[in-house]
Amino acid sequence: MQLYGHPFSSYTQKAMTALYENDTPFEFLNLSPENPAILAEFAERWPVRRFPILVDGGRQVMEATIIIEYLDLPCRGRSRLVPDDPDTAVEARMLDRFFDNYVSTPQQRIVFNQLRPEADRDPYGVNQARAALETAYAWLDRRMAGREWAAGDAFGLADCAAAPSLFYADWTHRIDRKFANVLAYRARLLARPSFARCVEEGRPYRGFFPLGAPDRD
Ligand SMILES: N[C@@H](CCC(=O)N[C@@H](CS)C(=O)NCC(=O)O)C(=O)O
Repeated sequence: MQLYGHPFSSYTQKAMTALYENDTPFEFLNLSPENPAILAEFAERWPVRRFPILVDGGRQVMEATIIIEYLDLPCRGRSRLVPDDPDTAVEARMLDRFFDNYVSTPQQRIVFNQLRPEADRDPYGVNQARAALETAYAWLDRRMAGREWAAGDAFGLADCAAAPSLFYADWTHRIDRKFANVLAYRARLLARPSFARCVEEGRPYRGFFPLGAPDRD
């Protein structure tokens, strides 16, 4: 299998966390400017140009969540990332959507805004995104009370989504200390070996974080 992505990209880290959880062998194709051939191949494969994508022989899988679902098909990987119990699986998919839509999306909005020329920036949109993150943190803090992982008892799909989204959300719009359950969950995610490996692999690129990477994590 081949994964096109970038080590500093949150959605790439989401898929790679799943790959590392199961020690799944794969070739990483780094979408970095010094690899123009890989960039061209990727643009040909997926004109939308959002990454990661997974290629497995003749099969191409887009969207980090669906990559994880694909990796979790029976007979792949030792540990199931989508819970076997159908009810818990619904819970995991719901939380996965929560992290993508209500944490990563406003977080990306703030970062993308920062990349625009000054005259095209959208302070109103940034304020909305910050308010959305506050709402998400508050909801998640209640959700995580007494829980170790986001859905069910084991680390899984929702946690693969949570790890990079909370990692970068805190850099973008600091998680207040009053959200102690969210902060403790973020710390647990950072300590998970699969995600810790992603953080290490992304470390050399921290200088590219448009808001300035904080000196922690
Ligand atoms: N819905 C996609 C989102 C992927 C995404 O936003 N990836 C970012 C990198 S973290 C990207 O492709 N950015 C490039 C761009 O926006 O041009 C998924 O879940 O995989």
